[in-house]
Amino acid sequence: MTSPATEYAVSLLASLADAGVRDLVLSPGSRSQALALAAAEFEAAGRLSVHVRIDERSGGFLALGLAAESGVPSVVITTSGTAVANLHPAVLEAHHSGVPLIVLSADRPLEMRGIGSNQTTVQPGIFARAVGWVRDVEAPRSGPVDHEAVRALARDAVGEALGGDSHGPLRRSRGPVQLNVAFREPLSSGDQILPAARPEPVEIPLGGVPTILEVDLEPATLVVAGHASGPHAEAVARALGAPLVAEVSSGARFGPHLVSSYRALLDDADFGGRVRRVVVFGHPTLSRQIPSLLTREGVEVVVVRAAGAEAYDPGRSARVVEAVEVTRASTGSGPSEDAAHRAWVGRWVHTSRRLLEAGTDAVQPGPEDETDAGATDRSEVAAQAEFLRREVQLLRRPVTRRALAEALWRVSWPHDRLVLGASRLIREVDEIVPGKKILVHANRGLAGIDGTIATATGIAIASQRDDPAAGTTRVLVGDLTMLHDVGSMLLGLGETRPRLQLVVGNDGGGTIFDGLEVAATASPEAMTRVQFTPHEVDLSALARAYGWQHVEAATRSELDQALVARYDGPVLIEVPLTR
Ligand SMILES: Cc1ncc(C[n+]2csc(CCOP(=O)(O)OP(=O)(O)O)c2C)c(N)n1
Ligand SMILES: [Mg+2]
Repeated sequence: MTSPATEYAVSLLASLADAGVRDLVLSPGSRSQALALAAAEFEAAGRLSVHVRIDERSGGFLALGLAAESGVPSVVITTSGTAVANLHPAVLEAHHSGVPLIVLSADRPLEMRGIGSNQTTVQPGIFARAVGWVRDVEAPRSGPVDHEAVRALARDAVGEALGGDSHGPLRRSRGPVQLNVAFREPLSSGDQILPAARPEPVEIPLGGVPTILEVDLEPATLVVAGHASGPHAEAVARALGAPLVAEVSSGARFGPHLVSSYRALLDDADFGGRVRRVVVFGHPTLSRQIPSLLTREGVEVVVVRAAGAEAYDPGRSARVVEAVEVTRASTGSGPSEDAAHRAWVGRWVHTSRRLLEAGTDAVQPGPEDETDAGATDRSEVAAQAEFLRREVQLLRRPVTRRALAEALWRVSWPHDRLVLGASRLIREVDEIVPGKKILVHANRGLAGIDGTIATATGIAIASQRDDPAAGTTRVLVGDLTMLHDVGSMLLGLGETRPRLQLVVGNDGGGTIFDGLEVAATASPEAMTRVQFTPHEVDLSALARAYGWQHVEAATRSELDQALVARYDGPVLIEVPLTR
């Protein structure tokens, strides 16, 4: 006989799949067994992709990565107790970066709560304000399941995660929701009959009422594209005739108006100093120059609401709008104004390019590689040999952070995915890479160093499943960021092993803290012990333990080779860096 728990679990997963859910991440547990076993059946039937992780923290971030890449809410199933709390970091990140996530937590029924029952705490609302929608579903009883009610519940969960307001006309931010479902014994039964699929995907109208921005020379305008702005920011910059400052994970780092070397220019009175209006997309987090510009006296700020829960408004004075539309001003749109626009943008773009070229760390002759000025009549063969000798010498040089950032950018193409961990390296990439249409992901909602491997695994799995032409996912992290999430290297038997390169810049600790102002005056020993947090972990042994390949890339040529080599499954590419 089928238990009510199993009947309900089957109905709920069928309804979630019908509402558009594709990915389901779960961790083993007793209270959640009906959901987990039903999940296995739906996977066998080809109706859901199921991913199993023993650590819920990994599972949460895996679900985050799957949803960030696919745009579809992913479901993460946990058992009761601390298991649920392990999702908190991923839920917070999803809340702040606007990634749709459905937490499906199994719980004990009401009569077993609040009396010290084993593995029982207060689960509904455990994530406080990070989840906008919580339902505590009473344990199913025997008798027929009300499938229509379950379908409505699933549609609500999906709709709310996608930012729709299932009971009103408002559009809210995307993000995590919690469906807490109680189960009474018997917690499951073996036989399951899956209902036929009745797909009814939830459609959420995107975009709000646009605010009109006029193209005009005054006020002098700059467009800022922070994390996850999307390509629209680039189109708006072009339409406005404004320079575009686009962070590396904005999705808008391309186009003729792009200003890559924006830090130096924003600091300059002749560039940043002239800006009078800023239109902000997404969530800028990577420089101090942007918040400083947005809080400057006399700068008008228009913030286009991004996916995350909070609008970015460091000066607490921005005009926050749902969307923007650009029109030409009725006056001041003649040929001379067009020329003035081109001059305004052109100065930014050209100066940025010059700065970028001057700052490059690409293989260039160093002092020891100077050619002999007298050798003008050298034969062509000798000159070629000399050239090759020099190339080889340069490629044998150790990898710098800059060279690492440049190499990753160089080898990545639109069909690949790039995931950037928090800390120094994402800033390094942001400072130096030119425009290119690459899909770059990063957990910038809260910029944690946690869960990066799991997030990248989700991105790799979703992209490679959904796009037959998808390339490699490369995730660039520091050593502490890798060690923080090392458990996510555990891919159990039967789990998907995507084309994933975990590129670790290993400098033996957190060198980002060497840049803190206090480092100039604090005791170096104390700084090392409590901030840098040194270690000598053997990363190759870890890779071996988890069944990953390991490649050490100490020189630029080794790095170039390692990044384009073909691997069978995931690989850890370790790049030694100096502190
Ligand atoms: C979960 C979490 N804990 C702590 C921090 C603070 N934090 C920011 S960067 C960093 C060190 C990162 O070191 P590593 O990954 O080796 O990068 P590096 O700066 O050395 O390149 C820490 C601990 C954080 N962002 N997130
Ligand atoms: Mg480090």
